[in-house]
Formats: sequence, C-alpha cells, structure tokens
Amino acid sequence: MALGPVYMSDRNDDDTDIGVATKTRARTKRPPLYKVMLLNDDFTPMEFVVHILERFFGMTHAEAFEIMLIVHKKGLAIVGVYSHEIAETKVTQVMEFARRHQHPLQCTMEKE
Ligand code: TYC
Repeated sequence: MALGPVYMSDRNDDDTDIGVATKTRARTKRPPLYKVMLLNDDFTPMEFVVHILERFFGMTHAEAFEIMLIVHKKGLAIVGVYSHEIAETKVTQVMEFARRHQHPLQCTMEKE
C-alpha cells in the first residue's frame, strides 16, 4: 500500500514502495439541522395555522391544511428542517405573527 508521497529515492532493490503513510481522511462535517415544530392549543383558529404554514413554510393550501390537522390531532408536528439560523428565523416569524394576532400558538426548534 502506497499512502502519501512516494519518491524515487524511496524505492528499494525489488522496486517495492517504501514510505510513511501520511494520508488523513478529509473531515467535511456537515452543519447540524434543526426541526421546527408547531404545537397544538385550544384557541388558535385552524385557518390561522393554515395561513402560517403557507406564508412561512411555503406549503400549498392543501399541504398546510393536512399538516395543521396533524398538529390538531397529535399535539405537534415537524413543519420543516433547516440550518440553525433559518430555523431560528422561522420560529421568530411564527411567534411574532401569532403574538401580533393575539393567538397563543407556539413554535419551537430542536436539534435533529
Ligand atoms: N386546536 C386548534 C383548534 O381547534 C387548531 C390548531 C391547530 C391550533 C394547530 C394550533 O398548531 C396548531 N382551533
């Protein structure tokens, strides 16, 4: 096995490579991803949640209605997975929009 630089001067009589293995794996660590979740409550109107999912999460009306119903029935659902900065922006946008309309809707993020 020939790893790392091998020079002509590293050859011995029977032409076998001699050298010091210097290769290291390229560590391309991907940034962590964050799940953004919407939580159910008894007061936020269904259509308001549908609107949020369309406006901030790029869903069609049909997709948004489907996810809203999952949150309503199960208590919560993941509505998107993003980098830390994007996830934080989504959470802030949802929380501000809900507060501005005086709805108790909660949106949180969690490392995947
Ligand atoms: N449970 C609410 C209702 O019955 C609807 C709702 C759905 C609220 C999803 C929040 O994240 C939520 N009006």
